[in-house]
Amino acid sequence: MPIVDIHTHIYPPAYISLLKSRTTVPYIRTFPDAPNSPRLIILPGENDPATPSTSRGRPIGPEYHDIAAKIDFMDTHKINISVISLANPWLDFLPESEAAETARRINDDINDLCSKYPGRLYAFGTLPLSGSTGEVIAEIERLKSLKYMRGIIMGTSGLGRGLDDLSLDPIYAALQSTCTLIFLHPHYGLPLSVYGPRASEYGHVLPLALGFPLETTIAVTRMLLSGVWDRFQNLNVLIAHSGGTLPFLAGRIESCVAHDGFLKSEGRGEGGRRAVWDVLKKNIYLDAVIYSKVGLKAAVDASGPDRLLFGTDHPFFPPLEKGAEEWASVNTNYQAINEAFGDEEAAKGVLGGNAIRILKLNNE
Ligand code: 5CU
Repeated sequence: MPIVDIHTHIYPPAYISLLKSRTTVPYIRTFPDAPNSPRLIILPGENDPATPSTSRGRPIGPEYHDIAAKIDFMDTHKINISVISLANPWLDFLPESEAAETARRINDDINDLCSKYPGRLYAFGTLPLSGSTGEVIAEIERLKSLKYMRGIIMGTSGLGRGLDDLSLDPIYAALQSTCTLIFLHPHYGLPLSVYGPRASEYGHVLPLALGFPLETTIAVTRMLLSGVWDRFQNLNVLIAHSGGTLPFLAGRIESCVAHDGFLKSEGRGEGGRRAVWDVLKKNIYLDAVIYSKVGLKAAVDASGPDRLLFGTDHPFFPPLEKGAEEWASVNTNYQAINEAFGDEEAAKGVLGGNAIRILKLNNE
């Protein structure tokens, strides 16, 4: 059974040029004290002038934009197929007038990259979410004509007001009617104040380990509470990082709904909408990028082994040791799958079979 990586990013050349042309986050730049080491600065707060320039953002090398480097990485880690996606913050920051044209260019670029390695690369496209609704829907429909596209990747901000925004309904309707899978991925984390005044002493740990998964969990819970999955019962979402903390917190979410007098008075309490457990089993897929058997078990218990899909998060989390061939971040996920499933049939599904079936990767 082939191994398929469904969580693997790229910044294609056109996007790299865009980031290099900018002077505010997100951008790529060098600093006077390290003129030969460009840094990728994308996350909120990463641009703090109090942070030394050599620890702002992260160093950026070919692994972020060179498709040959992606294939080398796949070969080193025995990955047969990758479903590549533009990395955060996608096109969220573009002015309305540039969004649609940029989305078309980036999606065409990524589709072309896939065509260079037939059978090895597929992709999730990106949407011009700062453009008009008509432009977003047109791109959803156009993506269906691009041979290697298997869904779209998007963040939790939607049109700027989150994923419970009713203005998203026509877009959810288009995604549902075209059977387009959403790969939902965090970027914004939590308000910087929750990390406390000593946050700069802790590197990227708090925003990445906790901010990312909680951002996703809150976004999906808002979708649930606002009835997105009641209005769009066939909308499919692949949630990054094994669902944030959704599998672990699903019971607590349901209990809080059941005990909420306000929701009850409005007829939106228990029984007034689909339960999170039902959505987890019918509409949600989870990646296996959680780095431990404990997290994987929660994901499988919540959604089932046939809805869990291997990923690496390449090119993020590279080894810190210079010259290391294999990435510990990848091997930790392989090991977690092995510990959770051993040789069971389920392991084959998680490593590749589920992705091939769900994303139809065998009809080249
Ligand atoms: O290390 C990081 O900042 C990231 C990121 O921005 N996006 C991602 O997918 N993984 C890690």
